[in-house]
Amino acid sequence: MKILFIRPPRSQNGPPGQALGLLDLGACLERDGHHVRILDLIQKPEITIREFIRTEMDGVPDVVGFSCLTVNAAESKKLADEARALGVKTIIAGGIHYSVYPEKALEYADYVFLGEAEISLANAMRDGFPEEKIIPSIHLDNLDDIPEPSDILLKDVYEPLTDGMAMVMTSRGCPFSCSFCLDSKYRSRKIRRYSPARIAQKLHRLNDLFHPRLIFIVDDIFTTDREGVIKCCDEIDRLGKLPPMSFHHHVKFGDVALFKRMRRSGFFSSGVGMESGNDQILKATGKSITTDDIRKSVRELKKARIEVLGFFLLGLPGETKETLRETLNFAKELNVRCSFHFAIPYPGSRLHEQAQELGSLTTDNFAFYSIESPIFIPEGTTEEELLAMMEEARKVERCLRKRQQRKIAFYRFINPLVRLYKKLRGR
Ligand code: B12
Ligand code: SF4
Repeated sequence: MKILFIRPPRSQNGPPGQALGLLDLGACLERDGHHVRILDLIQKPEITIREFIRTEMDGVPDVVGFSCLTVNAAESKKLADEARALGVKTIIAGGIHYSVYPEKALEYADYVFLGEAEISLANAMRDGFPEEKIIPSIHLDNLDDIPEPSDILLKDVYEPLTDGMAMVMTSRGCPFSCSFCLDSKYRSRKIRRYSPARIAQKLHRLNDLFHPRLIFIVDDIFTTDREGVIKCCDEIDRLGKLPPMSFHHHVKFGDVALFKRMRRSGFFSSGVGMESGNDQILKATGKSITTDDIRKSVRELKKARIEVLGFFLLGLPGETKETLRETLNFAKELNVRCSFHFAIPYPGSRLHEQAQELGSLTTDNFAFYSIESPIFIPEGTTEEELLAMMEEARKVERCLRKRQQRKIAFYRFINPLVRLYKKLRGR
């Protein structure tokens, strides 16, 4: 069968990233002999479905599938009408937003798939779609069961690379349950990984095909399995040099020795969810970290020369003008690059369930649910206060970024001199 997956566009700007879920689904269907293509309208908003089918597909697809987060769900109904008008018989939908609101998808789709859908979709395509319109998820236990996608599918997703960055996911699942993140009802808490050899092969294949400037490992937390990470570094080294790599880190994991090992294999930067500089607010998120845990982990990452990008959320429940200021001061104290965003009550998160009780909402239009706008206003503060604090936070961001740039420039200048000095002394 011919299947076209579509990632609908979003109305607000922001980094598009790559449609990794669709790539995994597509690879599983290709293995079963289906002809699959992906039209990513976030990356390529100028292309129409008609145009893509005409130029890239051999006839009208039998099935069109929409993949939606909360921010881009609104567009899919119109696109589904367009696909039906072209003669598409079956429309399906999936993705995080529809795992929370499956009935919304059924306003235009014939079937909606909940959660991870590699197995459930492959079953439906092989055995026929079931009577039931809402199709439950079946979790994969072993990610190595996902086959490698064809070059053409990889090109649909990765070409052209925005800012030269290629995203890769090497594991699924997170053991924590932060109030602002997707609830474990909608995603697995059990962590499943690709084998180290497979991860290294995946990274090298991407490097050979697309020559990225940077590879971003987007796992919820890359560092949970110390031994696994070391094996992964060994495999990466065995296959040869890769571009610099960045990863998501949780401050309860890792140590200097591990970070140094990672640094040697090209992991140069880590994104760390720090969220707040106030311990009560941190505790209420359920992230199971304190400001001291953050301080310790940042010290260790710095010792290993891994750059840190701290992510903070402004406007979490319990926030006041004082706690907001504590967060800005904490970021300055850590002296690492930082990025501040508003805490958004995304459907599927505990914060979404509690939002009305713990504060108020500025809009219920999901298209605006972007971390760049204050949507949730906690009881102890106001929208004006949040916006003013964000303006200050942007200044802190800029100042910390400049400091880091100066530091990097200094080391770039000094390191060759130190190496030369050591070499001369050694002689
Ligand atoms: C990497 C990442 C990013 C990257 C890349 C985004 C991307 N790939 O689209 C960047 C940094 C750019 C990013 C940005 C944003 N992100 Co983000 N991101 C993630 C992260 C960590 C991984 C996404 C991923 O690749 N998952 C792996 C794949 C395998 O899973 P999947 O995509 O869900 O696909 C599976 C199923 O959903 C299903 N499926 C998916 N589509 C379809 C379609 C059909 C037809 C079927 C049958 C099944 C199906 O099958 C797939 C395979 O099992 C997730 C958290 C997470 N662990 O998922 C957050 C997450 C998706 N992001 C989130 C958010 C909010 C955003 C932003 C809106 C933030 C902002 N700027 O305001 C933007 C939106 C960007 C956009 N795409 O428009 C939320 C979404 C919540 C929601 N209710 O929508 C998440 C869940 C994090 C959270 N807070 O809980 N993000
Ligand atoms: S924010 Fe990070 S640590 Fe918390 S539940 Fe989400 S992925 Fe896990």
